[in-house]
Order: sequence, then structure tokens, then C-alpha cells
Amino acid sequence: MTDQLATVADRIRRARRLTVLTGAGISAASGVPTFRGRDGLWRQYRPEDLATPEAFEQNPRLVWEWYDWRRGGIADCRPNAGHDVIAAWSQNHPQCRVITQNVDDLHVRAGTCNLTRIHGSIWELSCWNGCGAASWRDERVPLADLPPRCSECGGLARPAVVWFGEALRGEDLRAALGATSCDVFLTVGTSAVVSPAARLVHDARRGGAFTAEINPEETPASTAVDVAIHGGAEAILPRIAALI
Ligand code: BJW
Repeated sequence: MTDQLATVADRIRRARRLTVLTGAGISAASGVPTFRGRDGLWRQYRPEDLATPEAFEQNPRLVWEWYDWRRGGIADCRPNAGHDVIAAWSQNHPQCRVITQNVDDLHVRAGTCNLTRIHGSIWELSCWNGCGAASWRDERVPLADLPPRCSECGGLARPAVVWFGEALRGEDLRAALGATSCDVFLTVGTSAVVSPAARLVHDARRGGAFTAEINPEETPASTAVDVAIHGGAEAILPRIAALI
């Protein structure tokens, strides 16, 4: 493990372009539940009932109750040492890009620069009718009325997140794909099963990047990366940072 940490630290120190991809695991130590872990959300709830456009169409109130409940849990969570290390790299490294699948905004709260939230934000809402209103931020917990309404057209509002079967915003997808052109690509706290995020580490590797994974568990990416470090991001990232 010590050798692996030193190798990753050395690669980051020498990297001209550094990219970090994060998933739910980076926020686990902050108290935000993951999706597929032992206590993950998908152990308790079916994604097709809550995280698809079809589910929302069928029962917007139920979907909003679930998001309102999750917002309540996340509101009290604070960035942990893993978020802080990534924020510091994003501020101090000349070309560091951070791509997150997380909707909790803990990277934003940690002060991360050059951040792309490819699955959106749980704190933002948009018009379900697509009336043209720009998405808006609403951090009230709980929300006053469920389901909330679009202030422009009065129609249903939805959480501005990306559900299964929905395309990522074009600019976010372009930013994520562009970030695979780098010297070092770190994949942190993701089960690496949801596309298109899961392909990014492979794209980076094909493009010649040194790749490393930080995750307590094996994932489909573990055998593809140059170095797989098994441990929690909140412990491993500060150890790497200390070696740089
Ligand atoms: C730690 C740790 C610690 C624990 N430290 N680590 C068949 C049918 C339908 C669709 C598909 C299909 N086959 C493929 C698809 C496509 C689908 C997909 O990939 N599905 C797979 C599951 C099979 N993808 C999509 O639909 C995407 N869109 C798309 O492909 O569009 C194409 C298109 C083009 C043009 C037109 C139309 C469409 C969209 C995917 C959206 C995903 N949305 C969610 C919900 C977001 C909103 C919300 O939060 O409610 O995003 S699902 C959920 O999974 C969430 C996450 O961002 C995402 C990834 O999960 P993540 O982050 O990896 O979390 P976990 O829980 O899986 O893993 C946590 C990891 O942390 C674990 O490995 C732990 O070990 C680790 N860990 N503690 C470090 N301390």
C-alpha cells in the first residue's frame, strides 16, 4: 500500500493535467448513503420506481417525497477530508479537472474549482414541461409544497438530476470526455457500473494516462487501472496529499 501511495503521489506531482472522477463513496464518510453498497439506497428502493422519467410521470409526489427526504439527510452533511484534498488540488494544480457523479454538492461546499456535476444537483430544480425556464436553486428543507411548481409556467418542477435513460447535458458530457485527455486519471468512490461515467477511466487509459482507483471494494475498473488502492477516500486521499 505504501508503495502504491508513493507511486500515485509521484505521478500527480509530475502531472501536467490531472483529472479526478468521483462517485458516492467520496461522500460516504460525510454520512451520505451510497447507491449500491451494503447500506446503499438501491438495497431499499427500486431505481425504476424513483429515478426514471417514467416513475416521475406516474407518481411525481412519491418521487419528490424521496428526494425531499434525501435532501433532508444531505443538508446536515459536511465535506470530509477526501473532498478537501480534491478541492485543494483543484485550486493549486495548474490543470486539474474534477468530474463528479454526485448530486449532493459537497464538492461545491468544499470549494472545488473546475467541477462538472454530470448527474446534476439535488439542490436544483427544473421545469418538467421544459417551458424554457432556466433551472433554479431551492435549498429549503423540507420543500414547502410537494410536488413543487415551476415559477414560470406553473407546471410540475422536477429535481435537476439525471435519471436512468436520460442523456447527460451536452456540455457536461463534452467536459467529462475532454477531461479524459490527461496525464493522471483518478477514479474515487464509484462502483464504475453506470455509463457513461464508467467508460471515462478506460478512455483515459487508452489515451495514455496513468490511472488509479481508490475504493474499499473491487470494481469492474480495478483490473483495468494501473494502481488500485483499497481503502476509504477520506483516509487515502490525505495520505497521498501528504506525500506530494
Ligand atoms: C467508497 C467508500 C469510501 C464506499 N471511500 N469509496 C439498460 C436499461 C436502461 C438503461 C441502461 C441499460 N444499460 C445501460 C444503461 C444506461 C444507464 C446505465 O449505465 N445503467 C447501468 C446501471 C446498467 N445509464 C444511463 O441511463 C445514463 N444515461 C445514458 O446512458 O444516456 C444515454 C442516452 C443518450 C441519448 C438519449 C437518451 C439517453 C444516465 C445515468 C444516470 C444515473 N443516475 C443516478 C441517479 C442520479 C440522481 C440521484 O441521485 O437521485 O446517478 S443512479 C446513481 O448511480 C447515481 C450515481 O451518480 C450513479 C453512480 O453510482 P456511484 O456513484 O458509482 O455509487 P455506488 O453506490 O454505485 O458506488 C459507491 C462506491 O463507493 C462503491 O464502489 C463503494 O465500494 C465505494 N465506497 N465507501 C471510497 N469511504
